[in-house]
Amino acid sequence: MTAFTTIQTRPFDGQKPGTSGLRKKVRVFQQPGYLENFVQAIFDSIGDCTGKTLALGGDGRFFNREAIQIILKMAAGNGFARVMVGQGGILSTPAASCVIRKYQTFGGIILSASHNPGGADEDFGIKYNIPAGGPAPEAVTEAIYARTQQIDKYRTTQVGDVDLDQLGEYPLGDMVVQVFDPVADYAALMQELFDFDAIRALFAGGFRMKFDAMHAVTGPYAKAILEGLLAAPAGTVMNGTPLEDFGHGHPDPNLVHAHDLVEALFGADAPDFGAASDGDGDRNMILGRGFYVTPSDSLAVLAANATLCPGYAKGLAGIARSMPTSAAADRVAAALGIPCYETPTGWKFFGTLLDAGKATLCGEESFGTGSDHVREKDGLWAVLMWLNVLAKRQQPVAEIVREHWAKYGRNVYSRHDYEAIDSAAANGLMEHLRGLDLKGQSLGAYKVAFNDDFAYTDPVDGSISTKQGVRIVFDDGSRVVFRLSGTGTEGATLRLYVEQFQPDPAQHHLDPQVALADLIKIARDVAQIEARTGRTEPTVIT
Ligand code: G16
Repeated sequence: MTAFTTIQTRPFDGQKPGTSGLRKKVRVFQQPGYLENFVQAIFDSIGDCTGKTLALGGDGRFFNREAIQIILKMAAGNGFARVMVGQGGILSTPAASCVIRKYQTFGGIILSASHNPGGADEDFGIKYNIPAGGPAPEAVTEAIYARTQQIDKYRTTQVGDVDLDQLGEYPLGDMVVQVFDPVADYAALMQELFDFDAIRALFAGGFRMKFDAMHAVTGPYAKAILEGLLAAPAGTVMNGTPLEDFGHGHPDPNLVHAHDLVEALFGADAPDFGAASDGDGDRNMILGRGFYVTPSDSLAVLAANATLCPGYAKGLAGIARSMPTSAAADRVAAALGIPCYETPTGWKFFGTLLDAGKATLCGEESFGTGSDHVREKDGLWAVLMWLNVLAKRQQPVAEIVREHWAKYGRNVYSRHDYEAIDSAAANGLMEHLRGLDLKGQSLGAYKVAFNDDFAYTDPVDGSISTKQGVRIVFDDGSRVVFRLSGTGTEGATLRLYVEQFQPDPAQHHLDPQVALADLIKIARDVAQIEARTGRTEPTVIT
């Protein structure tokens, strides 16, 4: 029987996991008992932990190491037999999913606030992934939240800290802490999926790439895989050392925050290919020379070219995308004669489809792409899949995407974010939209086919999720979608997604902001964005 100490505690308000775990300011997490309560609520909600193995690690942000020491002692106090922790406390979200599945652990705890900034005054986060390797589904996060509201004690072990930097196995009470190489298992999996010889030959032939790790978790992974196994030139990986504050950056791989990379790819003598990943390594942005690939297009192009990659040579069972993601992938699925599933925002909704073998590739407009190789979206995986496609097709990124549009038509797409707006105003705006009945009405030159608040019934387990985003869909298939972010920590973030199908290749070169201008205006007017939020322009446009 493990020796443990019971500590009395009181519930904290607001420990409700969002789209992906609990995200709060570091100072909130530093309150005595705050992290402990949430961790105990996880352990109390997932069944008997006795004798089990847990995977543990994070994106290296401020408070990562302290949190790991706390969780290790609590795991020992709760009867775990072993915790596998990434060396230095580092473990990317997709690598955690890989390790959970490979070693059949009793799930894992990942410490990350993803793409949110890090530092003493910035964000921290924690999420539990289930034994299948994916984010906890809503039933589990609801149980964890319910437990946080009742909690009156937690269990820990009074022992010293573990050296997280030396590989090996260390006793902690009656438990074993296994400090493991966080890259090795993940790199081995990537070699099973992609043609590393072809990609090596691509680099050997002078192909030039920049990968921006944004001083976040993918640095060690990208260096080992791109510059190591694939022999890309040293310097291919930029900002490759994980830092607690991401070098004062915002580790969000988009056109605004990955500015070093964007400058390189849109500047003189640009490399052939550019990519970036986020804080915890699950997001990706793909760039060609002077060319941005939207995440929705990236999913569609990868799906259309998947059989060029050894791991997907047999073809795809199906594709899944989140509702606000463009329908570009649906067109590929239709051409391939496979189903395309439309889910609510959040990778957790793909889990059942992947487990049931209904979907092979999944993607989201929020810079997330992945497959059934793990149960999380996977930034470097997407980059390697693109490299595999580029190595086989021997064409520039822009040419591949333009040919794709010419064949399938282009789903012109843009997302406008209004960050850190007043929460009451944001909720009021959404309530206003929910109350509208626009069917049959004309808005500008567009006629509304229907408007609704997206609801989803999981085709595998029948679970129902409501209020997943307001859609206004027009007769020609164009649409505007509104939802509030579930990942922010300050006020509310309103996301506006705008999409229009353009079959005419003569129009494909147009800047989406120009092509979508009428729809954007209609969306702003119908939602009364300026009147309700005071914002005349979005904070970020992608
Ligand atoms: C998380 C989820 C994603 C989801 C995204 C949406 O991403 O893992 O599946 O698409 O949030 O964010 P929001 O609710 O802000 O639109 P991440 O990378 O932050 O874990």
